[in-house]
Amino acid sequence: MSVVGFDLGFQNCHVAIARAGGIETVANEFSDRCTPAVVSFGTKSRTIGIAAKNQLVTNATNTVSSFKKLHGRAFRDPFVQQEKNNLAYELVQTNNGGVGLRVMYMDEPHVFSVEQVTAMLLTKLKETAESNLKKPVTDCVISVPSFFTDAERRSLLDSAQIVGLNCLKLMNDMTAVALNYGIYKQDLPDPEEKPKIVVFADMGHSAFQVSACAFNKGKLKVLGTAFDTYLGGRNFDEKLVEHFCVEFKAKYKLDVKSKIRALLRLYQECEKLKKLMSSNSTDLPLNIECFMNDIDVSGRMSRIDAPLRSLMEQIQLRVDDISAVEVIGGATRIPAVKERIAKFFGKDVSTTLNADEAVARGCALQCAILSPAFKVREFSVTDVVPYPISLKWSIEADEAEGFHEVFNKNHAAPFSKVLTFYRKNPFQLEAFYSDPASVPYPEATIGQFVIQNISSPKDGEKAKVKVKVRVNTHGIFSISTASVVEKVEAAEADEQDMESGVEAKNQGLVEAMEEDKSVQQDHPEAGTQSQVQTDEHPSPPPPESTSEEHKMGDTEKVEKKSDKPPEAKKPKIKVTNVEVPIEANFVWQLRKDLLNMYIENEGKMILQDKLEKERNDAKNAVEEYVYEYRDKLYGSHGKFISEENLSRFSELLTETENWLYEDGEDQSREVYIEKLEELKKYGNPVNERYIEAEERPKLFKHLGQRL
Ligand code: ATP
Ligand code: K
Ligand code: MG
Repeated sequence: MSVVGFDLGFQNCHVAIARAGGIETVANEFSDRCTPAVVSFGTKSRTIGIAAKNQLVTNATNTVSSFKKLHGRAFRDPFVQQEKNNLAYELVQTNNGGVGLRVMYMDEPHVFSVEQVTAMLLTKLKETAESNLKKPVTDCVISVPSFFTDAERRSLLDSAQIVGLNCLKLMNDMTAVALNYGIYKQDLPDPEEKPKIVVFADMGHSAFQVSACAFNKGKLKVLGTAFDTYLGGRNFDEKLVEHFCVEFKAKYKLDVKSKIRALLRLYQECEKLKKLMSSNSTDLPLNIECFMNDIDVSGRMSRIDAPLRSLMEQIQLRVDDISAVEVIGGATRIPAVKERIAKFFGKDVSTTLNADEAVARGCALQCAILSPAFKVREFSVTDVVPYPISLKWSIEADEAEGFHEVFNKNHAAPFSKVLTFYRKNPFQLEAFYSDPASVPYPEATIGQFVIQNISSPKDGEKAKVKVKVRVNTHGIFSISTASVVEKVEAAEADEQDMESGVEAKNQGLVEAMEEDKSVQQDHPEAGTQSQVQTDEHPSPPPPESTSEEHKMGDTEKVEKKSDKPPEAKKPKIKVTNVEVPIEANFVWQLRKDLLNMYIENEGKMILQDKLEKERNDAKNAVEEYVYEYRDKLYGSHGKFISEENLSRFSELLTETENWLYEDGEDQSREVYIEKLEELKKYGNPVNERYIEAEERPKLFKHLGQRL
């Protein structure tokens, strides 16, 4: 199995792999470890990454970037509508109401869903990993912003599925960074000691994320997260662009915004300028110096404080309790950003982690931890639920309306809980974000779940139904199982009493699982009560899930618990759990048939890219041969060819060169291969004679030595 971590950035992606020597970030085909999140569509093939970025201006309408935050959203979503105005390519509504990117590809208009486009990017990243590992890649861990909602996460998982990646975990950016920070630290406090608290801050191109983590030997626990989903490097670019648009209009009567190419160029130049400014360069144009003190930019800077304040409120600690503030992400290279964060905490920020690669490395580490093939130092990671999640349920005649917060903000994750209902009929549960104002997504509903096949066990009686709710390893909420508890023999009085007592208090709802030991909840063997059932993952199911749970488990605790003889105290009760089907309906979900079509189409496009590459390679081979032999004929090889052949060969070379720019410009691979063979009919004999002549003296020398 492969051990790979992908940092899927808004602007920049990185790939890290595990090898015997440890974790390393690997380079793409341009020997660059950074792959831009750009896909460009051409008349013959796609280009992805660096080659695509080079097309941003020249092939503007068919080159897509800035699409990460379109995942899991309806086209009508206000955020999508706002983004739409800033993109050079066209966004349209897909048949299922989602976001489509409309481009010309292979000389025809195409609409690709955002899942497909991210899948294309993943194809490139996967290839980068494969060419470095020299083997196929399937298992991986992919980063997501910690503020991504379920819909966005599910949509991203679909992208992974399209390219046949088995994403073992969607890992929150900040948690990946924390793992990459903590696992190498030798001086962490012992488990029973006061933890070391570190704040991580990441300003990328599109967002600002912060988190606070508690570290002890062998483990980290996320305490809280906060973010500004609209504060990143691109906001500074935008401010610069606006500034120059105004200036150009006043000075040269130029309306840059009306010319998309000019505007895109200006964006690129402004980004360069921004980087120049943060390198403390002294030869900045004067108007830029002034600009940095401009009220607009300082307005941006002041927005840094809000997430930091929110974080400190959540974790209820004083800034003095923070041991270190680690910054990563490209935009934290802006000195004013670092200064602002430092000022808030009253201490210098640290940059011990690689600002660009920390996320990918953390993901690869997590993948290595999950992989049975890799031996990694024991390190447990407990993440948090970013938004409170509640359930409400359809009511039966005699009951009050049901509503319950199942996961509060910053609840440990992954985590499972079992809820008990007493019902005569199938019923519906609806999951939703109970503090929608804190969620950067327009829809509070997560999904509806109908618990099916429920009926009265006896006249007038209610069935006891256990429903297992879970925030899984990807940070996605689901109802993983539901089952009817059937007691075959007369139940013992004590158990019945206990349950009915709780039932009265909670209006039909019993929370049967402890809340403070996520690790045990997730472990299939951990429980001793009948309520604890084996764990199941929602789709797509990571095949290694059992070992994942095991790996993440706190073995010591598990063993202790299993010491107790499970059902020994109640020998007369025979309880069986009969699983019942659940019909789930999520706010955002790609239909299976669509997903399958995407898988098939991505396969076709990969093949098309490959064929086009081979065709181009064949063409280049002809061109190179022409140049090589033109040189050789007038140099080293000249004396190994008859005069007659020399003039014929030279003529052929010139003809071929001209042909390459005319009729031969756009031919099939076979034609180029044939052309090359034609040239080789002349070239090969010359070359053979040349090599023979070169080798002869060496051979004599060699023979001479032996004689
Ligand atoms: P996100 O985390 O929002 O998904 P990302 O991971 O792609 O985005 P990064 O690669 O961390 O983002 O950062 C990219 C941003 O950092 C860009 O806005 C880029 O211009 C900016 N940046 C990179 N280097 C510098 C620098 N030296 N000075 C100023 N800004 C920089
Ligand atoms: K990145
Ligand atoms: Mg990032």
